[in-house]
Amino acid sequence: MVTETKDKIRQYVLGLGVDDVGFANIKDYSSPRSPEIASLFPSARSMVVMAFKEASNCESPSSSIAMNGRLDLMEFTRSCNYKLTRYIEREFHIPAMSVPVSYPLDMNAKHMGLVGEVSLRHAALAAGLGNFGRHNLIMHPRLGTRVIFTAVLSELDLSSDPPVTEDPCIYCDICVESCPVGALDEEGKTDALKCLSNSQPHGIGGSIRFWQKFVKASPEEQKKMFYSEEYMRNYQAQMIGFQYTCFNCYTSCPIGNDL
Ligand code: B12
Ligand code: SF4
Ligand code: SF4
Repeated sequence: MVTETKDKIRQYVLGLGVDDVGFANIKDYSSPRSPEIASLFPSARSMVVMAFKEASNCESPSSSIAMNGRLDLMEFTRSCNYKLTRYIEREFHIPAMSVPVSYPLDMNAKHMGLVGEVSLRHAALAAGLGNFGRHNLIMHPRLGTRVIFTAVLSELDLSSDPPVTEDPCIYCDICVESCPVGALDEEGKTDALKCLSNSQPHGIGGSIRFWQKFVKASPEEQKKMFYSEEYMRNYQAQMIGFQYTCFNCYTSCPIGNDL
């Protein structure tokens, strides 16, 4: 019965064009900082985790081409999340809830948007979709690092897929050396603030810096500031949502980059 249910879901998900799919029982999901799944969905028993290979856009020297590739992917993942959630509800007559790629995030004062409601790396780990590498990202055995995850929680009582036991990382440190701000220097920890300052320069930090300068500027300088590249980039980021200008640790890893 469990195998039949998993096969049905797997077939449905792969038919949507998703690269891989895994299953995790909630009991096997453990993330040091994210909330308990029961606080999000009290009766959830398992999660279906989907793995999406990122297109080669992320290698482009143009940050807008790179980020647009991510936005294409995020739009696709939203559609797959909704379709799978409704498929489970319709097919098995039980409630299901989707977990998106990242935003919106809980911006509570404790975590300031740095902790997801569900840690999708730990979800992928529990669903047998890969293992942590030196860059603190999950490496999928076939697809490598350039993989984005989403999940659908439900009341289906499914067992977890077997974990990936081999360590795909060869500890070459290419990812560590490719980080322009040393955010990966300490093993097992990403310095989130260093990463953010480099990978999202037009996010909340950029916006705060802009307005701090603006309130101290003369009316003439303020006029110039509105026509500056800095203002326009911040404005664009705020219209579209978080935007990454760095994919280095993600693209530099030489393992498993089959297309
Ligand atoms: C907030 C966030 C960020 C923040 C904070 C990162 C952080 N410290 O967790 C910032 C802005 C810095 C960030 C950066 C990036 N992110 Co981000 N991010 C998220 C988000 C939304 C939440 C992460 C979270 O909950 N963290 C809190 C917990 C999990 O962190 P933690 O307990 O402190 O665990 C850390 C360490 O302890 C260590 N760790 C934990 N357990 C273990 C076990 C072992 C064995 C090892 C070695 C390490 C290790 O890894 C964590 C890294 O700091 C997730 C989406 C999601 N909902 O999960 C995406 C997510 C993690 N990001 C992702 C990506 C791709 C990126 C970037 C490459 C940016 C980009 N261009 O896309 C960089 C990579 C930075 C890096 N090398 O770590 C992907 C990762 C995919 C993958 N293949 O693993 C995710 C899963 C999005 C997705 N849906 O796929 N991100
Ligand atoms: S995304 Fe860029 S800044 Fe952030 S850890 Fe990776 S290489 Fe460093
Ligand atoms: S670049 Fe090298 S050290 Fe970094 S995750 Fe990939 S294999 Fe591991």
